[in-house]
Amino acid sequence: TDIISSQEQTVVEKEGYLLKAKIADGGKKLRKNWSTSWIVLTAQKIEFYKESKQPALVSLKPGYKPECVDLCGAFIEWTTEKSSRKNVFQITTVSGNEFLLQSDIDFIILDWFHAIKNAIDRLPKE
Ligand code: I3P
Repeated sequence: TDIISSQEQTVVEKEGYLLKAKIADGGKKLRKNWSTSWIVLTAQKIEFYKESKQPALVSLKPGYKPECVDLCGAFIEWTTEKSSRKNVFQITTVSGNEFLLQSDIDFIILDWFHAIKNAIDRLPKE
């Protein structure tokens, strides 16, 4: 029932740096490797970039694809078991990709959690 306009799909709702670790790909466990990532949230997806300048440059680089997370049917939850770090939440996609996101700064990670949760809740479940 919820139809998201093409304009809405490209509007950046939130962006900024967080620590990111991808821990599963298509259900297959990966070795955890934390790295700083520039995170761009739109209505239906999250994109991970290495640097904040990249979104503007992407159109100039036909070969470059940021890692993209489809939020349709995705699941978000806080976790204290998957990391020794504080302020960690996990996003699990329908395709079985799992990402941990973290910030030491409480309000930053809380803002991100709620922004992503709101996006997921607005989307159809599949
Ligand atoms: C991992 C690395 C991660 C750590 C992880 C280690 O070692 O130290 O930072 O996760 O712990 O296995 P390596 O670099 O040798 O792969 P956290 O920082 O999130 O605790 P884990 O195995 O308990 O996930």
